[in-house]
Amino acid sequence: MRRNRPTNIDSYRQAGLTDLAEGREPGENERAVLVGVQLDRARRTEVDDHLGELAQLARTAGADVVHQQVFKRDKPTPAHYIGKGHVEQLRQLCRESRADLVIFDDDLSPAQQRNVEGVVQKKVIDRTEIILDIFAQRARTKEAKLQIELAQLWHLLPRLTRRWTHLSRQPGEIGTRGPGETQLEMDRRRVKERIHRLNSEITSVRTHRATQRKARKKGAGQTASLIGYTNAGKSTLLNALTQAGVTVEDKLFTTLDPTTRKLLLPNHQAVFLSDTVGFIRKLPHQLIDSFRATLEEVTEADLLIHVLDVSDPRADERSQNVYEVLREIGCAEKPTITVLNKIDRLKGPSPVERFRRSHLNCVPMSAKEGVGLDEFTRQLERLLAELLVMVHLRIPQSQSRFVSRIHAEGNVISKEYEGNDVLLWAELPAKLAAIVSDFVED
Ligand SMILES: Nc1nc2c(ncn2[C@@H]2O[C@H](COP(=O)(O)OP(=O)(O)OP(=O)(O)O)[C@@H](O)[C@H]2O)c(=O)[nH]1
Ligand SMILES: [Mg+2]
Repeated sequence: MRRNRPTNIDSYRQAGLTDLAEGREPGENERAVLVGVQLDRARRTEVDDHLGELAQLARTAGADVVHQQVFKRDKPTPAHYIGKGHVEQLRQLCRESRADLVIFDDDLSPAQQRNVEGVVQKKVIDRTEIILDIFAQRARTKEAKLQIELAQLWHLLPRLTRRWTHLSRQPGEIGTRGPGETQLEMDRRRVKERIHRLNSEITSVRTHRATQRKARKKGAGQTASLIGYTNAGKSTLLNALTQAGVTVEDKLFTTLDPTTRKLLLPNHQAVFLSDTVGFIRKLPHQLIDSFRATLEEVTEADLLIHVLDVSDPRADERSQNVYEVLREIGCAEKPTITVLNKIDRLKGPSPVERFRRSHLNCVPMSAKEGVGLDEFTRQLERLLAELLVMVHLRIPQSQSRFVSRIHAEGNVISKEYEGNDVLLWAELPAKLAAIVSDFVED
C-alpha cells in the first residue's frame, strides 16, 4: 500500500483514484480511516475488537491508521452500506484527518464500493482487499505469487465490469457502445486470459510439489501440519522444535509459503512438520481457492498441530475461525494436538482448564521460552503411534498370532489365503504397523 508500489488491483482498478491523495510525499505511508459497522444486535466490544484487528492488518500493509469510526445501523443499505448520511459524515472525517483511503471491516459489493468512493472521493477498500494486498506484498516464491495474483484477478473481475457499466445508463443508449465498452471488453478479455494462463502455470507448479511430497512420503515418516490463526506462534514453535530458522514477526501473515522440517522424536521415529499460512476471520474465499495447493500440506497431513494464542482475549473465537477454514478444506476431523501457546503472557485466571474441556490433546506452552516442549513431544509420539495406517501383509501360518492381534487392534479390510500364507489388507495403529513391517507385501 505504499505509494509507488501499485498492486495488481491498484494498477487495474485504482489508476485514477490513487492520485486523489494530495499533500503526501512519495514514500510516505498512506493515511487510513477505518470503518466498522455495528449492526442490529452486534455488541460494541465485538465491533471494536474486529476494528483492532483491521488496524493491525492496515499497519501490516503499510498504512498509518489516523482514525477509527464505528457507525450504528439496523441493517446495511444496498447503495452505500452505511447509508447516505453516514457517507457524508465519512467524507467530512476524511477531510479533517487528511486521509488517503478508507478501509471497511465488512465486505462491500462492487456497487457499494464505487458509490462510497464517489461521495468520499478517496480510495475505498474492504477487508478482503487489504488481506489480498498483504499477501501480494509478502509473496516470495513463484507459487505464492501466482496464487495471489489469481486471487486478486478473481476479486477484480466483477469490479472491473461494473466500474465501466455504471458509466452507461441503459444498454443500447448513446454512449453505451463505442470505445468505453470496447475498452471494457478488452480489459475483461485480458484479465480472463491472464487467469487462464495463471491457472495452467499453477497446475505445473503443483505437479512438481505433489512429486516432492510423494518422495517425502516414500521415505517413511509421518507428516504433521502446524495450523492456526495468524500470529499465534506457529513459526516460533517450528523453530523451537527443529531450528528451522523461519522468520518470526509480530505481524500478520508473516508466513505464506510452507516450510517443512524433519523432527526426530525421542523414540527415533521421524515426523515431517510443515509450517503453513495463518488463518484469519473471514479469510477471503478467493484466497482459500488459490491457496489450495499450499493448504494441501494440511489436507495431506496425518495429524494437525493447532497453535492457539491463549493470551488473546478472543482465543475462543480465533479457534472457531480456524475450525471454519478446516471444515471448508475438509480437515476438521483430523487427529489434532492443540498447543495453548503464549502462557507466559497470561494474567489473571488461567483459561487452560477451560480449553482442555473444549479441545482435545491440549498442551500448555510458551514456544518463545521453550516451556512445554517435552510434553508436546510426548503427546506427538503418542498420537502418531495411534494413527491408523493402511498395510498389505503376507503372514505365514506359523506367525498366526500376529493375525489375531491385527484382528483385535486394527480394522481388517480383506483377508485371503494363499498356500500357507494369509494375505491381509488392514488399517493398523502405526505402532502395530511397525511391529509387523517384516510381513509387508510389495
Ligand atoms: N510472549 C510470547 N510470544 C510469542 C510466543 N510464541 C510466539 N510469540 C510471538 O508472537 C509473534 C508471532 O509469532 P510467529 O511465530 O511469527 O507466528 P505465526 O503463527 O507463524 O504467524 P504468521 O506466520 O504471521 O501467521 C512473534 O512476535 C513471536 O515472538 C510465546 O510463547 N510467548
Ligand atoms: Mg509464521
